[in-house]
Amino acid sequence: LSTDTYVAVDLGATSGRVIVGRVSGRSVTTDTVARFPNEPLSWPDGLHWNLPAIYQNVLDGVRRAVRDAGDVRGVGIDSWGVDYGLVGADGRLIGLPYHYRDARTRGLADELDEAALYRRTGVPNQEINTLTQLVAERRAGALDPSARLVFIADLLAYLLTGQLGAERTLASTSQLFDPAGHWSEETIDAHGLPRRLFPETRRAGDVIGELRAGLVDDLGLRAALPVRAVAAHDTASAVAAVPAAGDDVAYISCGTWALAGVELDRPIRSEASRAAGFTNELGAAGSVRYQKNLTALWILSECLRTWSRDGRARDLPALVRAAADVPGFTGIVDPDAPELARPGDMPGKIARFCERTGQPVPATEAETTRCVIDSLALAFAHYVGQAAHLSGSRVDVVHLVGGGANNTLLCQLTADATGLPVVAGPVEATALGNLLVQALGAGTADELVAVRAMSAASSRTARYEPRGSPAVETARRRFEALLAPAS
Ligand code: LFR
Repeated sequence: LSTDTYVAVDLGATSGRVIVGRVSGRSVTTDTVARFPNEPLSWPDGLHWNLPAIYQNVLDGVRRAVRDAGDVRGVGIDSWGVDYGLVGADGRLIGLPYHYRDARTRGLADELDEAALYRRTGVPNQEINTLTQLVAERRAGALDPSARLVFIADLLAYLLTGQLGAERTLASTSQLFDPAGHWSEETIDAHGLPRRLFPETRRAGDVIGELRAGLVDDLGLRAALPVRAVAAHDTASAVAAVPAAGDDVAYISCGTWALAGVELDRPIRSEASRAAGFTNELGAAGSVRYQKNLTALWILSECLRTWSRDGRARDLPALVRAAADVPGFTGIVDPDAPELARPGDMPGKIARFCERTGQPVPATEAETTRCVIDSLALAFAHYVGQAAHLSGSRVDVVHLVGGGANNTLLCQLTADATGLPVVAGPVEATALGNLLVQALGAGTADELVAVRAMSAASSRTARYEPRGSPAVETARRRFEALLAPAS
């Protein structure tokens, strides 16, 4: 069997990495050649992404990848969703892309007609949505009418190749796209946005273009290097690499965010689905990722950031070990609470949430960590249950992929709370999905089911069996009560 080499660039909201993958017909071996932090810039006009730093780190990583790997058949780029840069009529980038946590959208999502938007796009109102951000910019008079919108992974591809486009899995995170497969022109028009803002869409597997001439030398390349469209939304890449053998599975892609749901053939745009907050985003091969987006490990990284202000760095694995030794299911929070999606004093916000809802307030760092992990496990159980119920899907096993798969306490508690076995891993599902979808497009792999099998053959997973207990049942009921609308 021949082996082909691909490079995955995976851009997450807190860090990026460049990974070399050697793909044979049956499996893939990976080698991480670069890892870099992605730190937002608090600029005078708001919170932005440091795009020049990201670009530089991507180039350095690709240079190292090409130097180590030699003959590379393609580079694929994936990123978090919703955010974008604006490219002017002259082809130049206008300003720095905003961060989805920037405050300019505060409260704005509540003003939009969610019922109509959900019918058209399958995406509920969220402050982070591309639509909310564009409405804020239009109202501020900041939207150049000749600009084109380019999502983050597509923007890096544009800087590398000069080719502009919108990959469909990313477009499906915007609340401006119909999951049937096209931009929602009614939504665009209804919000006073120019249609020309939205570039042609592209599909995972397409070749975007070759690295522009100026970079070929700079990177020391001997031959042209194609940049390939992957499922450019990081979660879509991760879901493509869920190492599941059958259909009756739910997935949880857990990193900064957690996305919990099931894959479907078609979107669900019912009122019940909207009320439960489910999004219908697209998967690598046109499937629908029917999922709930939740703030996840970011809550813990924000806690660490606050605690470390005393000058003593904290270590997450040590805190998780300490959390395993304190009593569980005391104070719990709703990870989806709006205040937990915003930066700053996270331990204080958690304490106030518990106080306000009449629960024991976590006092120590270990107790706060435990509260977050318990709450995530309960939220996962709730939304996996809802996804199955609302879509009429059967779920026998939960696959937990991404960085959260390293958190053994979270994995075990998720098994306990769902009452289902949890298969944890691969941690680098996103990069695997990126590499394997490139291989699929280039003909090294032949179908998406093969991608799943190759991911399973190439990654280490751990299985957690549920341990039934009355304490978990009570906690589940307490979690549901937290979500019930205040009367
Ligand atoms: C995960 C992710 C989520 C999206 C959030 C913001 O990294 O892409 O799917 O809801 O980031 O874009």
